[in-house]
Order: sequence, then C-alpha cells, then structure tokens
Amino acid sequence: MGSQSDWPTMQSAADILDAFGVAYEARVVSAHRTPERLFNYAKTAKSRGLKVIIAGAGGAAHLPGMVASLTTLPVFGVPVESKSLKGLDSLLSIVQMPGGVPVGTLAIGKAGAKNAGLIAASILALGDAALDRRLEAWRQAQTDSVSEEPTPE
Ligand code: RP5
Repeated sequence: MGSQSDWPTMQSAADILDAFGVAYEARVVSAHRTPERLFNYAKTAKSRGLKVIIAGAGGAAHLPGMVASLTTLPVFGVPVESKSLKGLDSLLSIVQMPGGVPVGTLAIGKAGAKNAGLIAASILALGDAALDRRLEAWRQAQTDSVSEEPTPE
C-alpha cells in the first residue's frame, strides 16, 4: 500500500488471506515518497517467490500501475477512498491503464480490498487443491447465510 493510512482499508485483503491460510506480506511502498523502495520491491517480487501483488493506493494512485510496469506478476489495484473525492480519483487513476500494462482494478475501499484478497486466493487455488476446497466451502457458506425473506428490523 502507498501509505500507513491505507492499512485500515487494505486490512480487509489481509483478513481474507488469513482466513484462507494464504501466506502474504504487507508493506508500505509509496510510488512518490519511496520510489526506490517501489522499484526494488516490484523488481524482486517474482524472484522472492511472490505470486500475486495487491496494490492499494489513494488519490493520485499511481502505485498499482508503477508496480505492474516493473513485473509480469498479476497486479490488482485497490482504490482507497480519498478524503476530497471519495476515491473516485483513486479509481480513475488505477483503472485507466494504457493497453499493454495490465492492472486488475477492484471496487473503491474495503469491498475492493476484500475482493482483491479473494481473487488472489482464487489464482493461487489454481495450483492448490486444498485451497480451492476452502474457497468453495467459503462461497457455499456465504450462499447459505442469505435468507430468502428479510428479518424484521
Ligand atoms: C497515497 O496518498 C496513499 O496511497 C494514500 O492513500 C494517500 C494519502 O497518503 P497519506 O498522506 O495519508 O500518507 O499515496
């Protein structure tokens, strides 16, 4: 993520990965405040064994695109909700990548972070049958939790 202030949002991705027992690292890597850290992180990600990168950032959110420019690992961008523009700036910054450098863009905020965790788990489950079974069970539990009728409030 681009800043410590993104962590309350990105924690939703970490929670999902914890729930599925997927190993991950959470790091603050700012495209504009720590550009050399960004370069080193993205350039060494594959050789260090990472399989998927989730990059969350807000405002002028160039982190996911910059990471994607430096690695061929799958990169998912989470637009963090900004104070001034409610994350619309973050979303447009992340989603409008020119053809050739892909960033899979999720929804603004915690829902996007949660889904980024799920999509990363889905990718890893392609080569991990036990993880795939946990994902199937999680989806079934979610389906089962939805009652057909609303409960009185
Ligand atoms: C972006 O600027 C970060 O991703 C964060 O969402 C936003 C604000 O950062 P702080 O000023 O809170 O560090 O780079």
